Amino acid sequence: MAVIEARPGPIAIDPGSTALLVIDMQRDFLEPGGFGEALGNDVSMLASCIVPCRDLLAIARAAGIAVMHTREGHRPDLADAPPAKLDRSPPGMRIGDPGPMGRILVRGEPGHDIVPDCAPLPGEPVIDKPGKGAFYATDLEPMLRHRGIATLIVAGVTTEVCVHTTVREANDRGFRCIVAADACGSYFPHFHAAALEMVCAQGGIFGWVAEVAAIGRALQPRVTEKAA
Ligand code: TIU
Repeated sequence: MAVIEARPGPIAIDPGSTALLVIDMQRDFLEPGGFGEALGNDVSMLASCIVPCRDLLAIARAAGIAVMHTREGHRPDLADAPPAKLDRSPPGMRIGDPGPMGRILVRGEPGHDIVPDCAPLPGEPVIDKPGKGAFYATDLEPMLRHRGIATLIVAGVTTEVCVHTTVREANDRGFRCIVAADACGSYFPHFHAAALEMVCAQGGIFGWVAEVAAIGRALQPRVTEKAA
């Protein structure tokens, strides 16, 4: 077991039944010309979470923790995109419209790719999701159950949208969730802070919140043990 210093209190995890779930670290959200910018956001606000997310991936991989990634996006024919979602950005900048990184938020386009610093390694599952939550209309839950996963460390973007929705979905399904605070990012710093508070308020109503450094400190001894 490894004990992570977290809010609202320390949490003991078994790395063998823990997965790191990295949410939507895609060019469409993090780089100019994609879906995030089409919604009117300053995408530079997400840049600060890339290195912590990269570091968290390295920590999890070194500790032998299962790593999974998600991507938000739609079929090229947009048949899986609700009209209510399509209508929400201005004409010409909607899901499926052409942009500098290809068709916005469409699977297979350059903008749909995960940024190089957080790229999946061979063997790490990538879950393509049409919604904000990673459990909605995906095969994530059976993949976690088949591996005996009980605890999720969750990182990625954006804190209050896809990370939060996923944590809420996971919590209701009985998974313990640890949100890696600095490996998450939002276009709105006050939403980021409030979203993290919401997770760990009320004695940890949806889960725990920990810094990447704290997760590293908890898992590092295992890496040393393994190497010895
Ligand atoms: N707009 C926004 O903050 N987020 C999303 O649309 N998707 C994710 O959070 N991935």
